Order: sequence, then structure tokens, then C-alpha cells
Amino acid sequence: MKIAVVGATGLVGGEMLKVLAERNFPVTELLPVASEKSVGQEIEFQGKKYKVVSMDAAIAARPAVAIFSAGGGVSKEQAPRFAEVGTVVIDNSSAWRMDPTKKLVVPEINAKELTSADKIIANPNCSTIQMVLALHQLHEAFQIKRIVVSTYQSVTGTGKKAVDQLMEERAGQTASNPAYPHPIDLNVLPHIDVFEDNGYTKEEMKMVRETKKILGDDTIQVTATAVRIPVMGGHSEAVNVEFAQEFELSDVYRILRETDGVEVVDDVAQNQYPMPKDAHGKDAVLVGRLRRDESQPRTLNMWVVADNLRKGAATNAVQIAEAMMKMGLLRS
Ligand code: 2RA
Repeated sequence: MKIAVVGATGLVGGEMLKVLAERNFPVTELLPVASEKSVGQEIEFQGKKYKVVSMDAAIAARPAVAIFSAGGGVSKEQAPRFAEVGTVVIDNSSAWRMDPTKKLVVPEINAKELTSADKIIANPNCSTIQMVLALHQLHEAFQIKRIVVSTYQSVTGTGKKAVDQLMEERAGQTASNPAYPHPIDLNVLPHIDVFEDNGYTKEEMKMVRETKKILGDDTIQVTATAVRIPVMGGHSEAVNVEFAQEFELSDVYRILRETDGVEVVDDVAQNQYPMPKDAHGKDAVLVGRLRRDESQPRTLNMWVVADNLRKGAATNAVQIAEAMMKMGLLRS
């Protein structure tokens, strides 16, 4: 299968290539696409070297799939051009996520809704993916009324520039090209993406809007505080969930253990709970610190951690491609 990776030289693009190779996605020809200045640069994939090609060259090659991770502007402009030549686009930016004509997919939850009419499919935001994956089966069992979530997000979610800022500051230098308006090392920023008119950040509102769309339920109330911390391995989330129905904690454990893609790490007697350093490089969403909220009935507290570049981005995108391949929705 011919596959284009748009944004191949970025942090997520690199992870996409790694995940495609690890999962043995049947790639017959790889078309790495990046900005004009990178055209001609070489990329290694499964032991072979591939030259970075221009957007136009990739579209002319009519790949079966194009996985995009090059920002919203590029996606808005270029994804329809790929779709026009029959290529299925899986887009990691926020450009199409809330478009009512586009599906927002976490394969374990809603890949079954994909059809041959879907040519541009949106990959959700990293912090949303890990939360909904941990919650969707609990929603089915007990009906979520309200979610209060606070995130602790890795600098890798911002990209290479932010990783460089953290590393330079950690080495005692002033960042040469900072990604954030403040130092990130030895600091915490309650600020991810831009502020909207309601005082929330775009990242926080993504969690509100995308959760309802993926779970297909507008009645779920969500409020979020998204925070950047000086960490690399993954995003962590403190999630407080109020259900409409009463639950037993033992059923919550059972349901989570049976949820595809979720791993329960919860043995406080042994100091075992999810941490970004353990999620790093893994596809599983780690869930732990499960306990009743004693201040309110039918309410659960949980701690959810995942590698934001993998299940939060690359792995989820590749899983969408795999699901579509299985459903016969990709041309070979
Ligand atoms: C972040 N959610 O971590 C973003 C990346 N998509 O900044």
C-alpha cells in the first residue's frame, strides 16, 4: 500500500514512521512529505532510505492513505486535495475535528462508524484520546453525567522546540528559541494553546467538545484545566467522573481490565500507579488511583497516563488506517 506521511520530519511524524514499521503496516511505497526546505532530505524507514517529496509530488502519486501531522493550516489546505484523488486522509491536527461532516475516531470506540464516504478522518487531541479510552466502557455501564479533568502534559505535545527549551533550561542556559512564554524547567504552566473568549484555553475546550463528539453524547458535561509540566514521557490526567448510576468499585476494575487498550496499574501498597516514565514508548493507556469521591455520590476519581506521541497521536492514527484496511475502505 502506498502511504504518505505529511510532516514526516516532525516529532509526531517520526513516531508515525516508527509505529508503521513496528506494526508491520503493509507499506509498499512511502512518500515522506515535509516543508519545501526539507524536500530531498533522506528519511530511513524499515532499513530503506526515502527522499522527502513535495506535497504536489505526493498527491500526484495517489497514495492509498495520507497521515497528516503538519498543523491545521496545512491540513485545511492540502487534505481536500488528497481526498480529491481518492486518498484517505487521517489528520492529526484540529482542522477537521469538530466539522460535523468529518468523523473523530478512536478506533476502540467508534471505528465501526467509518464508511467508504469518509475520505478525511480526524485523529482526536492527545489529551482527549487517553481520557475517552479510559471512560467509554464506564459510560456504557454507568452513564457519565459530568467530568472534571486536570491535565499534566508533556512538553513533547508542543514539539521539538519545546523539548529543546526544556533541555537548554535544564542545562542552565536560557532557551535560544523558547516555545513557551515562561521557563518550563522547574515550573508549571496553566496554559496550553491559545486562550479563548471564555477564559479557557483551546486545549481545555478541545477536551470538552471532542469528548462529547467521540462518545456521541452531548449531555456529558466536561470541565478541564490543562497544564504543561516539565516532563517528556506522556500526559497525565486527574479525572473526576460523576455517573448517573451507582457503581461498585470492583465492577469499575473489571470493566477497565476488559477495555481494549487500557492497562490497570493500581497497587498502592506497592507504590504502583501510572507514571509518564512507564507509559513512555507504550501504546497502552495506564489507569490507576481508582477510588470513590467521598464528597459526592456515584463519583469516581482516577489517574490516567499515556504516551501522547503514541496512543495520543501516531498509534491512534495508524490504528485508524488498520481498521479501514480491515473494513476494505483503503485501495491497495
Ligand atoms: C499538546 N495537545 O500537548 C497538544 C498536542 N496535540 O500541546
